[in-house]
Amino acid sequence: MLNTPKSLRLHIGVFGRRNVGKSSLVNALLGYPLSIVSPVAGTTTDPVEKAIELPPVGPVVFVDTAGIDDAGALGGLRMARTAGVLERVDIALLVCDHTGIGDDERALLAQLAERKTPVLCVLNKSDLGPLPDAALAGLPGEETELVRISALHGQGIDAVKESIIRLVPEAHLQGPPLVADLIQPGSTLVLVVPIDLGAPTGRLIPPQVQAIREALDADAVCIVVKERELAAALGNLRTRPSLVVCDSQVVLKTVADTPLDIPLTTFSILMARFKADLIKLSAGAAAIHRLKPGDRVLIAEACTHDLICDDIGRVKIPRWLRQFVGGELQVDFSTGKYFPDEIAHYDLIIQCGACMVTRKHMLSWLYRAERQQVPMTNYGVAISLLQGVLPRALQCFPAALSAYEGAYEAACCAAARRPGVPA
Ligand SMILES: Nc1nc2c(ncn2[C@@H]2O[C@H](COP(=O)(O)OP(=O)(O)OP(=O)(O)O)[C@@H](O)[C@H]2O)c(=O)[nH]1
Ligand SMILES: [Mg+2]
Repeated sequence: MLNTPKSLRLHIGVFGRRNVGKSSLVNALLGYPLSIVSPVAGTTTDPVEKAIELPPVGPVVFVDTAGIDDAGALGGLRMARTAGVLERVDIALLVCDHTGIGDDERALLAQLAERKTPVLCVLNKSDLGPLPDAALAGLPGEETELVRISALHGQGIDAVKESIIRLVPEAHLQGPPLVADLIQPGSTLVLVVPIDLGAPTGRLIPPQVQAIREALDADAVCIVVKERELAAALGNLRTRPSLVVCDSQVVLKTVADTPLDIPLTTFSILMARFKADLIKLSAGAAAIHRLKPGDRVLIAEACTHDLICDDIGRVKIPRWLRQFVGGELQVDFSTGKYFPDEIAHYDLIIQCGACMVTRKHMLSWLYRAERQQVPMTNYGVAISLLQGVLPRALQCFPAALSAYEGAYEAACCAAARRPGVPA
């Protein structure tokens, strides 16, 4: 982190009128008092910069600035400096307080819109009472993210971090490819795609199409078969394929038909890596070993229309979980891009493959789960675990495998300490 040149770091500017709590917010985000905070308007004069690591975004620089409403001759010079910061930041946090949005904020929002700089509106001092809707008039569109916080009491700071993740330009959160780095030019990639009632008519689903495209781009050979034809297809190959990727639903049969020396994984595990963080989602899956009857599980589906996800998430995973646990579980569902704010009461969250949401969304949800200390995994990782083949399906991802194994040992120790379970 320390080696990342400042120019390559994501710059996040904190703007607003004097005294609204810009420096208080920066200090709360950093976790220590970098900037001077005082009730005297105009405390921050020159921009104050601090480089930190902001997981999962990575290295960022926060820039605290002088108030945009600074008056007098010196104030003009300060505002010129703030305007300079405005030109070079990748993301802007516009802080306002209980007095709401005024001309100063509207002028700043217009400048940011002109530069196409993503903005997060932070309504500070929420401890002083709710802000009337009229005080927010002038906020551009429904798309503008808005977070209510109290920097003084440290409330809402995690929500600010989470929103920052969603505002980060996509290029900054680029993850690994779906499969391209696991295959070599000239090698063979075998995809196992079941065509059952749940499969959409006449087409393949996005991860399957993407895998084929990546194989072609990598100058590899791609063979697509249904699970029934896999053994014959492997038998016909003269050279060992680089990788077999199957739909999670046929992982048991695919494992049975694939010789151990051929790496194997599932589309959904590839999606966990591509769209979020396979290491964290693998560690999160270990919480399944700790589940007991009566525990609460949230199944989060990112889209509302995919029949396959529906069947897996609504029916199969809850059934397999209950069988695994040996009793009833309280299973809740969330659908669409809505992911509940309050999740601390869940013992586990299982997210769908997330074909339809961005990596930013997934990372922000994962971050929310982490902050509320709820283990989170995804459909594919959970299914492979419930079918007893997760270590095989993670074989080509050693870091994820050891994260799972470490968390599994911890989960088993915790389960052994449960009342009624002999040590
Ligand atoms: N009640 C309340 N007071 C706050 C909150 N955040 C900051 N303050 C107070 O507001 C005053 C101004 O805070 P600063 O963080 O210095 O504000 P600033 O926007 O950096 O101000 P300038 O640097 O002068 O532009 C201080 O007295 C803070 O203690 C909050 O959430 N609630
Ligand atoms: Mg300040």
